[in-house]
Amino acid sequence: MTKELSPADKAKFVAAKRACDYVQTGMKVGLGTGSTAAWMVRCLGERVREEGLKIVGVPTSTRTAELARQVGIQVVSLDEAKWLDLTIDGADEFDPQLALIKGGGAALLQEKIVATASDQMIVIADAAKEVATLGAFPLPVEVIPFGWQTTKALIEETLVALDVMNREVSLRMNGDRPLITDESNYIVDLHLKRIGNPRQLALVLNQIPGVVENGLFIDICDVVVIGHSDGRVQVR
Ligand code: ABF
Repeated sequence: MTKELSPADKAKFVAAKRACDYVQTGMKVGLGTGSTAAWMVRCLGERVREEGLKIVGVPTSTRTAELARQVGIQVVSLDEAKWLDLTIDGADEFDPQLALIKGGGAALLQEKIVATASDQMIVIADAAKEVATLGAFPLPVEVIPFGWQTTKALIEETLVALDVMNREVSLRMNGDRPLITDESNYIVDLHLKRIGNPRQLALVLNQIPGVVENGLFIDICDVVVIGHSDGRVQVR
């Protein structure tokens, strides 16, 4: 599974593989989205096939659900699972307080719901995702399509009110059309460069009519497993 991995993929793979050590038979596991999480799903699938690991997986996107089924993981809905022992997912950025930016893969809504419905959330990330302050990665915000331009304008007004310096907000496109999430919503990306108060911004954004959820994960991540391209793994 891992022959000839690029350095970037090696970092993601070693983090994903180490995080799978937290998974035990009988667990209900939230399965994240993105390329790092995909390595985790493949590693768990190998354990299911080769060790007889008995778990159920709750995916955070249709693409993760497809991959999980392909590798032999029993997939159930969050409503069937009700509560999870553990969620393992990627991130776009993490800071020293384990606050995250997620949603580069446009799956933030299901990811946040699943992670919140878990006893523990483990983030798997290559070392490049570590930042001193969140914000270099554009912050994804999921909005309903109805009146999305008004919602975008309200977000921009909110950023002015919060004295945020950089206030560019863009609609995420898929080719020449807006990207549509699994929940049939849009994503707008906030190009803030630096987020001084993630907790405050996360709370304020979700008060705006039309905003469904934002990609700031505050007090949700319990552990970060950091992979390096030389194969080293750190656990924070
Ligand atoms: C997903 O993992 C997204 O929330 C996040 O954007 C993405 C990171 O992707 P990758 O692992 O491919 O860098 O959870």
